[in-house]
Amino acid sequence: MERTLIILKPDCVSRRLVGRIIRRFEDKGLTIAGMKLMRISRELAERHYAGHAGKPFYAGLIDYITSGPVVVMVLAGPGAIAVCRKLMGATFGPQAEPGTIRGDFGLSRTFNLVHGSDGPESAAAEIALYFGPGELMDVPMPDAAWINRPDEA
Ligand code: 3AN
Repeated sequence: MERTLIILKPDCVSRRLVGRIIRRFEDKGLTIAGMKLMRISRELAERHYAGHAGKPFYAGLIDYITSGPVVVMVLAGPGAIAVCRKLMGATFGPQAEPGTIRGDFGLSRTFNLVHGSDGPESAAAEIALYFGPGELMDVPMPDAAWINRPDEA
């Protein structure tokens, strides 16, 4: 089953939105394969956002993601990477469609509540940054047969 890394960023935790936002992912049918509350160090943030180094918003992005506790999760499900990106909505609150997480909960271009991996390679790399193999589980869900028919394309 496809896995993706999701981070509920410091604004999400500080605004007490963790439960409501995890609910969006669970309601869709995604399964939590790993989850922890942690404070991201500057070193880890710099590794995570290495692709943005040198951009004008980079320093602010590192300050923001390290500014307080975050909830880091691995979510699993068919097409989990793209499904989570759809649930999250466009990068910036003002542009994000209503019905999406960023569209419903934020107006900021900086504090955008949630991170989700943008492809299979970044998902694998990001999951390895935050979780050891022993920290992830394939959780058998009792409703699995209703969420994803194995013979579906
Ligand atoms: P997304 O999170 O939607 O994949 P990316 O990968 O383009 O967006 O950017 C990663 C993060 O960098 C965004 N979540 C956002 O927090 C921040 N970011 C990107 N572009 C800007 C910008 N122009 N100004 C401020 N922050 C930005």
